Amino acid sequence: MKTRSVITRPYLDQKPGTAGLRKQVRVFQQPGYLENFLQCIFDNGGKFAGETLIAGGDGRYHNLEALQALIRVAAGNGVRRLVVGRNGLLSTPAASHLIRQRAAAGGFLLTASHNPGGPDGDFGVKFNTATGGQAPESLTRAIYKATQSIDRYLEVDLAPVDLDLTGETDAAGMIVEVIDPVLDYADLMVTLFDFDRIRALFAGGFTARFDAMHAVTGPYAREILCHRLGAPPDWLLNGTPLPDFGGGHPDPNPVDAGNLVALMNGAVPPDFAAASDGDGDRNMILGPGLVVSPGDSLAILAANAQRIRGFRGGVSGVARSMPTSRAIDEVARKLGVPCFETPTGWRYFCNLLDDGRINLCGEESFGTSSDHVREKDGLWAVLFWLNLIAIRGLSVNEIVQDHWREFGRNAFNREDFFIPDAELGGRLMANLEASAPGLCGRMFDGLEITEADVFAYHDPVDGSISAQQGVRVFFDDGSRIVYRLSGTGTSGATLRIYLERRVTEPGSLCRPAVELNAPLSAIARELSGIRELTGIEQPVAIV
Ligand code: G16
Repeated sequence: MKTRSVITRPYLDQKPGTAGLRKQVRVFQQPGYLENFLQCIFDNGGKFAGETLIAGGDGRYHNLEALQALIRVAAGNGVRRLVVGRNGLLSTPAASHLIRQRAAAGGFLLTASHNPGGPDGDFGVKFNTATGGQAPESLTRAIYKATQSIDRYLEVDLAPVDLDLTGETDAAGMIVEVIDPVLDYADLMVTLFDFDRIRALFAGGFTARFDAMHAVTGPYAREILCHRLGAPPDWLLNGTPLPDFGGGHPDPNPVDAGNLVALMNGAVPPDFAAASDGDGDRNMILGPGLVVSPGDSLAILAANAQRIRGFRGGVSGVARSMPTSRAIDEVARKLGVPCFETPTGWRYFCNLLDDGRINLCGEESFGTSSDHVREKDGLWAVLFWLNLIAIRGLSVNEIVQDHWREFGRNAFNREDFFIPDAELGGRLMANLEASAPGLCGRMFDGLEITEADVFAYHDPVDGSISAQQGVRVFFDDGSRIVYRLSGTGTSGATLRIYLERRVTEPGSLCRPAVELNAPLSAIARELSGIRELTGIEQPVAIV
């Protein structure tokens, strides 16, 4: 069948954010909107003609229609083989693994991650390169530039390809290979963790719950936790992916996964609970009465990595995104390995992973992973914790407290302020950037600001520089405030304020982070000028 060139006009708002292009579903439903963006990737992302590509999504509303559009455009651009997860499903870490395993030229991930789904919700497209990692900034810049002047896209006329059954279909000369989305990923997990130990833990009276939040990890958790590790089916909560995620936000944080927090604070909590997000790359870990802060979780994984099969070769180095708590820095010091501080966004870890400088990294936004893929990986983190509990014979709470006793605690929490007017949000951030250098020496109730700057990242592998990645304010007691604007929202602006206080007194170790950080919160709000500029007094979320 012949490729046709469809005349189009640019949509000028296709600027990729922290992780690809995210917009409301109705924006993506405009004629040619998705095809335009895909064509700009095909024109700039490398050589795809004659190659294999991977595609799948988190099962949200519009996923299947978008996949059919991708099939038409991929065939129009001469792709040889498109590997698609059955029913259009592929978790983000599973897609990253498949790209590497199949030596594919890249992958298209149709997801808006933790954002809400449904006809009034959000949709998104992320492109990962042949490394399995997210497109670097240089590529997303080139794609965005192309979207400003695109005048045609290529596609073939094609009836919808059946994605419900595994097998191969000839789609105008391109093979569409529908695969089981779970098996390759599950097989990878078997090589990284001691499944026998976890199976014995499950059989020995341990109790757990995993909340898939009606998103993509349901089938993955069923195969790995239930079928391969023997967990009873009722340990899996909300295990069926739904186009609107059952009406919730598929975001594993204490607010959106409040049901799990309530369960763990209840009269008879299980020993362990965890949740993952829309596309399966985030994780939240809980013990009875305790949510493990992502920065603590990352530090604990680093401190214990050598006990885990996947880290038999040791820890080569670690990295955290800049706003993430510096708990892992303490561990790196003890291990004698480098600790890199990168901007927010998983893509900044990818060069370090590819270059072998690190093999463990994570972020405050509930993301952790290693060099087994080039994405954060929710179920991987859950299995790591389960494996650790099985090996050490300690509870989640005991492991956390043991860690704090040895390394001290970096009490961390985040406040999100939603500013409906995006331009005002930009102005607020610009004011903060301008005032940062002058903050040094200011005193607040005995706390002195020792340093304040606008974070810029110099990538040690390719030499690129990423400027204006947030404002950091440091205090003389080791505390820190960070400000940045979210890069994943689809309307307005969200100011994120990250608060971190170093705690070593034994009597304070277990106090809630929000309580420990209350004085810092007051300082952060005052310095931000948010009330004066926007009239907004209260955050929409404290996590
Ligand atoms: C995405 C990126 C993450 C990043 C997060 C930050 O997460 O993949 O690397 O930490 O955004 O979000 P924000 O810019 O809103 O603070 P995800 O899970 O949405 O893909």
